[in-house]
Amino acid sequence: MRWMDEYFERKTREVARRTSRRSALVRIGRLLVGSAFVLPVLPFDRVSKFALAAEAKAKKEPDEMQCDYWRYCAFDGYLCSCCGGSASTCPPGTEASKVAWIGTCRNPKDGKDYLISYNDCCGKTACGRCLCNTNLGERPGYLMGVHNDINWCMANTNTTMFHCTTAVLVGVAEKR
Ligand code: ABN
Repeated sequence: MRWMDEYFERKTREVARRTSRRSALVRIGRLLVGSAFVLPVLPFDRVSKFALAAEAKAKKEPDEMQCDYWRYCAFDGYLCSCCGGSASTCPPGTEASKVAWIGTCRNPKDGKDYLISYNDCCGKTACGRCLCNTNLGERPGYLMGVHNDINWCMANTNTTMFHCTTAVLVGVAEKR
């Protein structure tokens, strides 16, 4: 087997003579850069990933911090859920307005219409987060009874400062 050892030693020395360390690094670098361009365009199966993401989104509970939440269909103000409260409770340090704007919104889950009371929360300056103006069923100011661009805190005795608005579920809207 000595001839074999000598043969491989000779070959290895030849390669080492012809190949500098720098050229070996250049070749490895080229290989890495090439694969960075080629790998992303290879036909990986991404379908299942998108399908899973869509399914998860469909299952997700309605987000009370988003203006498109069904209870906010006739909303005018800042969402209390973005201001330290929730869709139906005032943030600490504020109190619910004594009067409110009433809207009718359809719950997409059961297809029923519900009465929603939009009470302002009073006692702090305007929250300024998550402004939401959906105003379903609202009419301009000259029809006062159906106009909601109003500070409902004006009827409170302690303070008339408007902070944010809640959307309290009152009950199912009855058909006449
Ligand atoms: N109901 C919210 C609001 C408060 C002040 C002014 C306009 C609207």
